[in-house]
Amino acid sequence: MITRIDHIGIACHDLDETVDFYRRTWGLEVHHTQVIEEQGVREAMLRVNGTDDGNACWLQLLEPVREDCAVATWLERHGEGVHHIAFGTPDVDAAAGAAGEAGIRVVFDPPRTGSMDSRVTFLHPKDCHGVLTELVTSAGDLARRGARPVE
Ligand code: CMX
Ligand code: CO
Repeated sequence: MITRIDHIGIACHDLDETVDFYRRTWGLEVHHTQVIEEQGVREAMLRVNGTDDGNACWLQLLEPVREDCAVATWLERHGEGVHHIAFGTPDVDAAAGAAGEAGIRVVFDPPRTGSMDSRVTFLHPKDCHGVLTELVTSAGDLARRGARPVE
């Protein structure tokens, strides 16, 4: 079950410059920054609004920190822009399982730790009409369920 758009992932060459653009243009502030080593990215999470399911909707700005990662490859091919969308779900394992049963390739099985201690996986863009689709269970939802990001 999907209960919100959790975030839009935007690939950029220069994170600080891009953060500055969103601050100047829309007044959005950085809530959280982090290097996600496993994904090879430095991220900034800009909170847009709260959502009906008790979570929030974010912009996730992504700058690659090494050449051999998905965002670096994508930037090289396409340039800056929207890299993925992320749907929030209270149970990423169940949502990914259902997608897998429907014949959609699930990239991380089992899910991994994502931004802000969430639990995430991705669905292959070629099976989602060209959209790289992330599934996210937030740290708050994991805590409410008594689950951990990665068991
Ligand atoms: N959106 C849409 N299509 C995409 C895409 C994207 N973000 N990334 C790749 N593709 C398409 C390519 O255009 C290519 O299509 P063509 O064959 O028609 O040219 C095809 O998918 C294969 O592209 P590739 O560059 O060879 O990419 P890979 O197969 O090596 O990787 C994927 C694709 C989905 C497995 C990889 O991007 C991945 O593992 N993604 C999940 C991890 C990730 O994206 N991490 C960064 C975000 C971290 C976060 O959000 O926290
Ligand atoms: Co993301």
